[in-house]
Amino acid sequence: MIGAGFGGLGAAIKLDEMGERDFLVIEKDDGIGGTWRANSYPGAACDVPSQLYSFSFAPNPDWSASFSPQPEIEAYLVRVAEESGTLDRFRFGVAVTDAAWDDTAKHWRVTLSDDSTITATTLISAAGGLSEPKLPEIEGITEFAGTIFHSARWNHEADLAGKRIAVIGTGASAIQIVPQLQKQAARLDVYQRTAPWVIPRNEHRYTAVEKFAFRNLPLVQKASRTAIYWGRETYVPAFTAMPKLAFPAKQMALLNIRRGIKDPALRAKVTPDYEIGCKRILISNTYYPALASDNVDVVTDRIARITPTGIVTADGTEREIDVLVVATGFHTTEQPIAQHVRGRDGDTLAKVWATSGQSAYKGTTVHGFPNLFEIVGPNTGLGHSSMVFIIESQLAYITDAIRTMRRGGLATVEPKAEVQQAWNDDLQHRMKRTVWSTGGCASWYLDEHGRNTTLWPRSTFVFRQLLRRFDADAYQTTPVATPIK
Ligand code: N01
Repeated sequence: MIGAGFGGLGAAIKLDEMGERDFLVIEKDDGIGGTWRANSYPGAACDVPSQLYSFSFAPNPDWSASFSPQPEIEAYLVRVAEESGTLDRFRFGVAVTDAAWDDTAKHWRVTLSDDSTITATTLISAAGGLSEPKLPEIEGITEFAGTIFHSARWNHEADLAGKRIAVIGTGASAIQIVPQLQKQAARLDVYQRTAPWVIPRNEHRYTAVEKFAFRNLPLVQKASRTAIYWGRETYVPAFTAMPKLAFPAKQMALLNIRRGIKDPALRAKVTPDYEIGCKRILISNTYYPALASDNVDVVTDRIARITPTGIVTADGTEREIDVLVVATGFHTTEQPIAQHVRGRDGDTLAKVWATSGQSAYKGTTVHGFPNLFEIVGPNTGLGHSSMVFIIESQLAYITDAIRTMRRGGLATVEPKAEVQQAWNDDLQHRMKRTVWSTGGCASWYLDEHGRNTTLWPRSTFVFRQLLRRFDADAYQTTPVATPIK
């Protein structure tokens, strides 16, 4: 397994439960947590409710609030890992540098950053869809002489109090960071290329009574989880295909601007000019008030270049800064792990996907890459619900695949090319009608050809149903070799 976030940890636990104890989880970072370890910026918190953003098999009665802060999610994952008894099969601080399928031996040969090599009949990649920070290609960025770091690589040593700070980006990360920086910066410049839609964060801290109920009456926690799940499923997926249904959300977002910002010019600057939902809908009660503060400027002029001392915009203005926070997102449609995984013909996933765009069967398996399972693979992302639900659906599919291989004496399983093609044709057909395609925005959901290869266009319930059982008929297989007598 590659990665020790929700995906890799979940896979370890599920394999262990079914008696498949001979596995190794390789994690490049120094501990459990994946994205919830890497993203430790001030204000980091989940924008999916805590009850849903946790494993169904490991409920947590101790969440402090309806949306959990990052340190609580990281601590939750560490605790679940410790209690699972699987930690002895995790190796931290080493990265996978190459994983090549050996079609003669019918196994994966995996090379690690410490130059060691291991072999595995099955490779589960849970390297994360949002794990590799994307730096903007802005002239002069490497010349900046002050403190500079990406939101996902927060420099906790940096002294920010009383400093002149700039944040580039106004996505989900930036809108959590900006209110925190505003409190301590002498001046904060927020460089906005495209305004996000931001609705209120309907959050509350759990009371002692609620926590007592979650701890002692498991049904209460289960009911809360189910209610949140269905609340999201019945409304949000529908409006990706029928944007008019988004009218109430749009009104909520506009009201959020009016409540948070009094100045009409600033209101106009931060009001998006594309359909709500086209980019990820963000949630915050503190972002707009922070932008309206005296020490904050929202800069919408295009960035021309970065100098050793500041940022120059297209109109020639230079704003001097001490600290530059780059909140410009991640490599999403060209996942870095794809450069290291080589299939039956020796080509990397990245090369195979370079022409066709990233694609997989059921977001999990790829033709030409036997016994490879990708957790949070192509078209499994969500804008409205919990990725943990998707991950658990994939875990059910993968464990059933391994069970099927054991029972059927199969050495390899690989999705048929035509089955994978049909799956993706259907997905892309559905995509054309969604707000992600028709909403008039550019987003990280789309690849360079404008294809949405990141999101799941239907309800998560449908995804779960489709991955409930491993469908061996969709696969070409080879039997385990038997000795010649
Ligand atoms: O990254 P983003 P993120 N010059 O790609 C701007 C998840 N997440 O880290 O919109 C100037 O969304 C870019 O502008 P534009 C969540 O899935 C979850 O914020 O492309 N600006 C945009 O404003 C989320 O969607 C939580 O015009 C440039 C920003 O940088 C995903 O992570 C919390 C630029 C990038 O926004 C990524 O969010 C945080 C340039 N050259 C994140 N290049 C939860 O709460 C880019 N930008 C669960």
